[in-house]
Amino acid sequence: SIRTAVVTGASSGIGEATARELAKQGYHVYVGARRFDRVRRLAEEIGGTAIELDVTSEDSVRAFTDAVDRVDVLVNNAGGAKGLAPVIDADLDDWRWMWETNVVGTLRVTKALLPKLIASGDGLIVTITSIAALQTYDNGSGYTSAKHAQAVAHRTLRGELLGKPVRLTEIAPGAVETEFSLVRFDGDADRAAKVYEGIDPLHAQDIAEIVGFVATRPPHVNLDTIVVKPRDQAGPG
Ligand code: NJP
Repeated sequence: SIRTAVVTGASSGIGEATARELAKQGYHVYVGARRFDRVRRLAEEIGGTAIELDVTSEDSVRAFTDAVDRVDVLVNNAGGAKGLAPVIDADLDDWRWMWETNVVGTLRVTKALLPKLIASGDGLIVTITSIAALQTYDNGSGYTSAKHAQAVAHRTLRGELLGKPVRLTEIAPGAVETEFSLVRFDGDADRAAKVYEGIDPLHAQDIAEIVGFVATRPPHVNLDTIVVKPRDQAGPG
């Protein structure tokens, strides 16, 4: 039967590009996000299935994961940042948003789909973390802590699933030009544009192609962590 992929946060950026890439490889792709009109249009284009998804809601995640009969590839992509401030000025609502979305949200979806990924006989979980999961930076404690936690949960699962037919890959991108910075700065386009000054950022397609590469490795090959940065961006590694 046809292989099936699930992409969370497929309404823009990396998730949208990844859904297109996996569809090109022949997967039936389930695309989820809160902005349903966007995933509906995408699903029409790629011949997939759109389902409204809010990873911070237990009910929404249950309805989403119940609607998926089979899953061979799960791309945990839904996530993002809010705010950029030193700890002394940190906004606790921003912290809660980042932890609920990146950490608890990823765990909710993963947990619900694990039995189906194991049943696939060759499951793959790709989690989009960040170089913020591998380093700290000033004013970014909320995001770096959430991404570290998301990555640690993913790596822990890698150990727990040894002996089961599921592979796990973490992709840690640097700066990718998407709606990420717009969301971070509450729609302030000038502030968002400054993030990419002085670097030639990655494009969502660059990450999508890496997910595509991971998905085409044979079943005995596990790519653990892939760090991808623009050439001129400093950072770990
Ligand atoms: O950003 P953007 P990216 N429930 O804003 C969805 C990581 N990353 O593609 O719900 C369900 O274009 C949102 O959908 P909607 C980053 O942390 C990025 O860059 O309709 N979905 C949208 O589809 C994230 O994990 C950079 O608003 C939810 C998607 O998430 C991943 O890459 C650097 C949701 C975000 O798309 C994709 O982000 C880095 C919810 N509650 C890591 N909340 C970068 N761009 O520079 C949000 O290191 N979404």
